[in-house]
Amino acid sequence: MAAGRPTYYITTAISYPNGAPHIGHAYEAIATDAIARFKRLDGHDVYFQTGTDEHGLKMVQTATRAGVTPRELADRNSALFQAMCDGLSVSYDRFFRTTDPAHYAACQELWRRMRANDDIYLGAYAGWYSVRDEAFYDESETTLQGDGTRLGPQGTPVEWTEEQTWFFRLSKYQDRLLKLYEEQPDFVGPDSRRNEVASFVRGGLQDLSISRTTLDWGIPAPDAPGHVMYVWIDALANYITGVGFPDENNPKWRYWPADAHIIGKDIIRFHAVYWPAFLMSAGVALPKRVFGHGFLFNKGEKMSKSLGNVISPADLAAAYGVDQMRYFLLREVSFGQDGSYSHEAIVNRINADLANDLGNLAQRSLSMVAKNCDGKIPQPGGLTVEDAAMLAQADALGDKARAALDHFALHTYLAEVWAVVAEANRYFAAQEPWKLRKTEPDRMATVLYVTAEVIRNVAIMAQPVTPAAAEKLLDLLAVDPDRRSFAYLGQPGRLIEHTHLPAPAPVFPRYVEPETEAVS
Ligand code: ME8
Repeated sequence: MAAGRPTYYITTAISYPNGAPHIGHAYEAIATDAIARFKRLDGHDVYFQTGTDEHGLKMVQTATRAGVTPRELADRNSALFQAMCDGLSVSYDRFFRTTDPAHYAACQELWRRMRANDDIYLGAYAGWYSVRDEAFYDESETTLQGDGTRLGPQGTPVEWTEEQTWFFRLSKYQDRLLKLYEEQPDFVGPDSRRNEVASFVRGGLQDLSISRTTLDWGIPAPDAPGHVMYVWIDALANYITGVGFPDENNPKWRYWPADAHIIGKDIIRFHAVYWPAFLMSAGVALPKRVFGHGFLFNKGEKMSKSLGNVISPADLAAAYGVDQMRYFLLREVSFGQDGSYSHEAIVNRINADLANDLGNLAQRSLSMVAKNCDGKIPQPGGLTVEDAAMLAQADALGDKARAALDHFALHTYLAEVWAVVAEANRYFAAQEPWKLRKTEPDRMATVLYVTAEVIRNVAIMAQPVTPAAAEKLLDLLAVDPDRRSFAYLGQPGRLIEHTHLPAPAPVFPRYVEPETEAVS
């Protein structure tokens, strides 16, 4: 707790900087950012960490092919990931790089603690390894192809590896892990992922090879000359190093245990099986939740360089706008499921939900205020049943959105907000304030007040997803920057009549096809 506020520590996975970031990376960063912003606005002391995972064989192989050192490759691409976050309004508190020297010491301490607990021993590894996944697989998880090659469960090639390596006694943790999933059913989400993880663990756990001697691009294992740590030990440990591990007096240590690790479905096993086992072994508290989101596809196809459909997040943002792209991804895809994007779908969301439903309503109602109410927040009179019902719906948004966010249903939270926008449009159309100007000016003032008040609530709730546009909307309503958190939803933050408003300006422009071919 800081100043009485509950802490909330949230992380993305840390990406391999073996190439430039793609839209899947952007999706994870945006979704996690929306949750972080939501929690900040909801009164939490939030710490949000993202970053890059820079060691391992995959980095070495890519660097060799590119004729650079792994460090050069990491430096070059890590900067692109950070720039992607900055360009997409991702409000991280720390951008973590696993090549940070402090991380070496922290990982070595984690290793020592696991070894002190008798969980690390020297042995010989012989088995299948996927460099692309940086993962060891049991032969039963691999499939032999017609051409004699073998693929792992994620469809990536595996190769036979034999080495003397250090092992972690993962098998020892089978029962404790199963107990964890049972006692804390929301430790792994969504439910389908929990079932998948639990059945994997129930099937029996093999001890895990956790060092390599065939590469030196990694963190040296303590008291084990010639061995560097398996990249996943070092990668997962970023979550604790980032908040000060092993220094429990570090002021940031108050954020541990993490409230949520947001990751993709392909790396659930590492986060929901290996990571809690390492922490149990080292005597460190476990994160509260691991949530595996789905994969994003371009028109339903997997993105790949050979298909030529890899679109950079920067291109997408440049074509449609940052807030628009954020809204689209979080509204269109059920968080936890796979999703698809296409030019048509993005344009449809931008023009229907943003430009038409919210943008037009704000523009029309605020223009009427500017013209007919002297550019000031109008004074409402007595409320009709319709007015009260409209306000009640807007006032209920906070609780509905919180309920959705509790299980990371970002799409449901947005659907709730936009249901109120739709209702506000119906209300505005039914009340016909433009007809009341001459006949019943007081009634017009009330309708415009109610509409403006609904827009204020909607704009507050939209801040996590469309931060720049929501800020503009709140500026247009002259809402004090200190009164934009969820504490001011509903009654506590009601617009104050006679407040002078700036001249109305459009917030969400319509998407118009450019002359040249659009990104699709
Ligand atoms: O897995 N759609 O890094 P990474 C949605 N370094 N999400 C996607 C995606 C797609 N098409 N492709 C990838 C790693 N992701 C490790 C993580 S964490 C301690 C170490 C997600 O660069 C993926 O699921 O391959 C993961 O959560 C993140 O992007 C980084 O993937």
